[in-house]
Amino acid sequence: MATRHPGPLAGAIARTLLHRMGKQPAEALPRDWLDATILTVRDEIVERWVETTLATQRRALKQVNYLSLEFLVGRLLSDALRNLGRDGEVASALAELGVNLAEIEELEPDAALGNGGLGRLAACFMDSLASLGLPAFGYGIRYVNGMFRQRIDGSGQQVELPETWLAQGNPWEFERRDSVHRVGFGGAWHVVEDGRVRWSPAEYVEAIAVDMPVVGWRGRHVNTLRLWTARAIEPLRLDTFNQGDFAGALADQTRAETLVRVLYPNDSTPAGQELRLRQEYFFASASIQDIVQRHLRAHGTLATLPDKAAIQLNDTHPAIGVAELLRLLIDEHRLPYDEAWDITRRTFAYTNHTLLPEALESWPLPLLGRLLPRHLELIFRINADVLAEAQAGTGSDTAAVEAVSLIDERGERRVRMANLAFAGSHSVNGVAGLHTQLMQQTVFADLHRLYPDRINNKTNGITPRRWLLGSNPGLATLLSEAIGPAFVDDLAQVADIRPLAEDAAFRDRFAVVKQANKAALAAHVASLTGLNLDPAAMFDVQVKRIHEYKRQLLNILHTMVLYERMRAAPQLDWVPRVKLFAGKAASGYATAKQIVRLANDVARRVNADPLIAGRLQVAFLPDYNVSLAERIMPAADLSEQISTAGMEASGTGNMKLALNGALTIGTLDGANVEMREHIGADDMQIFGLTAPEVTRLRERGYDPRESLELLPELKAVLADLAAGRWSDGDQQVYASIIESLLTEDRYLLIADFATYDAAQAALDRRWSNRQEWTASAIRNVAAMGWCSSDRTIAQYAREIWRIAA
Ligand code: 26Q
Repeated sequence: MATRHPGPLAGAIARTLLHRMGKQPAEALPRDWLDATILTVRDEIVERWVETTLATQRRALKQVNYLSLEFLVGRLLSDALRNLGRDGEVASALAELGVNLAEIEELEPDAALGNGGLGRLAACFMDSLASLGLPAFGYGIRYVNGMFRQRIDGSGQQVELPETWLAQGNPWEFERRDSVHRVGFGGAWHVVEDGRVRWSPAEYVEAIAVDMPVVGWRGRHVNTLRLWTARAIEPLRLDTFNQGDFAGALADQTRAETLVRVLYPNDSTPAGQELRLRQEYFFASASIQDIVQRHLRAHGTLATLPDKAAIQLNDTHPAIGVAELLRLLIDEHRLPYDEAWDITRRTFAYTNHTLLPEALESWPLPLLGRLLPRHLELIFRINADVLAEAQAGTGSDTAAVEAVSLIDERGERRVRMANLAFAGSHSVNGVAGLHTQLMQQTVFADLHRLYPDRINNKTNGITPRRWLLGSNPGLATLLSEAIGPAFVDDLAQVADIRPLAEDAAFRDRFAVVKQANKAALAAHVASLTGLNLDPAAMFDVQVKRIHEYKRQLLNILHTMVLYERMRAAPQLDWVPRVKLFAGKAASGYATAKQIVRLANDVARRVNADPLIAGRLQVAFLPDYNVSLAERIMPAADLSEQISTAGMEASGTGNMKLALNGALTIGTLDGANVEMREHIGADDMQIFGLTAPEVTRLRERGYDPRESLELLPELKAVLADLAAGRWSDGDQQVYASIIESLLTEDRYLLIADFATYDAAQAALDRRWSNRQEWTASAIRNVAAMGWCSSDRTIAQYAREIWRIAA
């Protein structure tokens, strides 16, 4: 109910509604209240933003530039309010106006400018950079349609729909018409006077900066997320238009808009290839030009660039930026090659996120040469030095020289972006300890021998603001009551709750919080899918992009086996489980889509079977995104982190789930390895082949059919699946999945099935002693201090960027 005398904040929100949106409270829709609230809060943020920017300039501080094709930030209002410490106040002000803050927060669309882990990491890093008070710009693309929205159709299949997050405008953004850069494509380069090179592109587009503020914890520091949008130099050709060729008149603008239309998922079709390269160059060039311009304005000379700017490459997607900076320094700023290369290498650092050969980017040489002829020339120049160094170092080992080359000469010649990023950086980091070791031993072994000091490890982390305070206020309050509020500023201090695992009263309160979170998720799932989950069951979750190496299929097949066991012995006292899956499959990745379909087929059959009612439920939650993750993490009892050892670079969902009090069932892969060191082996359920065992098994030769003979239950389930008994008689749908399991089993599901099954059985036994389970969950939370992205960013700052954190 509106009161007669609204307080100052309520008055400010009502005035914003009137002045900025032209609406009276009586006619305002909930979405109008959301926008009015954001715009009101934004005023305060902008003031701090300006202060931060001025202070950085005044103190001539070194700045971090984080270049990423993905920023999976999610909703921003609740995060901003919490970081500013204004959530309570704004909730009360809105209540005076008859508006419920929590309800309007739900109306904010997710900024889904990312696929998965790499994009969410960029968002967590932005939060930590601002929270640690480090001056930073995040650079990316303002995709109009971002990551697709996932729907599951009547037959259980994924359908991709365009994400229209900007349909109702974005109150967080500021278009900067004064930060505009021209980006060229194609054409040719020529030598002009005194040996200088000039590139004359055949076409140009304009990149326009759109800025969003990133508020750090306690609101002390505000950084910038600068996303590029594209515009044609001449958006409308009036003469063409007047001749009646309307499409022709707008063709340039359409081409420019295509650049920023969608985010390409991994494993996309070849059709998207050229566009993807254009996107990468568009965004890298605009960002590098911007960094150079800002540096020159502040410091006058490019000689000091490496002292005042660090450029971190989030994977190789922006790696063409290495050649772009070199080009600007040489062609535009007339520096000699050696000096330009030295500046470049001291400025860039590269983070690798995958060892999978199919995810390592390389571009056909003809394509790169056609779009970016001058850059290709510079890549050859860089390569000449790298090859000479390699030859000097290794002598006649041609395999080693070929491996470090920026050009892959096997078959169609391609430019290896990882080698370009490696050569052009002073630091190359992995995202977990094991991943870093494997980088040194496998994909980058020869580059590592050549530049032995370059590869280093920075294990990923997650922001506790979003993944504890925001997603799990019940747990945050409980922790605060038990150990005081210091952990909110320094997550390492959650370690103080570890002794309370022994305290029965604390365990009960911890269990009550978990139960409430499960009930809340169950209510959400009911509204989403109509399925009523049993909140007393163990919530067993696997939420992440759908990929064969992540082995959702192992979990699904195990669920099928479990179902058959329950049907065969319904009289037994089974531990009730709710199996939750969520994740998107890349649109061009047929097998991943089959896995989505199978999860839905299994869900349909299991949930409809009265014989196992109350023991097993399966749900595939559509459209996994940051907001859905925020509901799932706090409600999970068990976290499935079951990738084939050696294949998951780090994982960050593993950390989010443990921080929210889930136990992990996992392989010794990615950051699971370090989590075990912090949590202790007794409070995780580790199973399966280790990375060296995987390598040895493959070398020895592995026959999945032979291993399957020892697994009669799995064999029977696969036979049923092949016979169409999980797909309404359709024997074709899963034929290729089964075939590839039986003939190759590249991800070693069958090899790991028995130990996975044993680990699940051990978890059932643990669950039966709920006091001990809860104690273990508490010790998991207590060990997660190290997983804060504040820790990770402090390490980047000290060891890569060389700035004080
Ligand atoms: C490559 C070539 C062409 C087109 C697209 C791509 C492409 C796009 C996205 C390749 C990879 C990605 C995304 C990778 C990713 O999200 N990796 C995850 O990064 C996390 C953060 O470091 C890790 O925790 C995960 O282990 C890793 O899978």
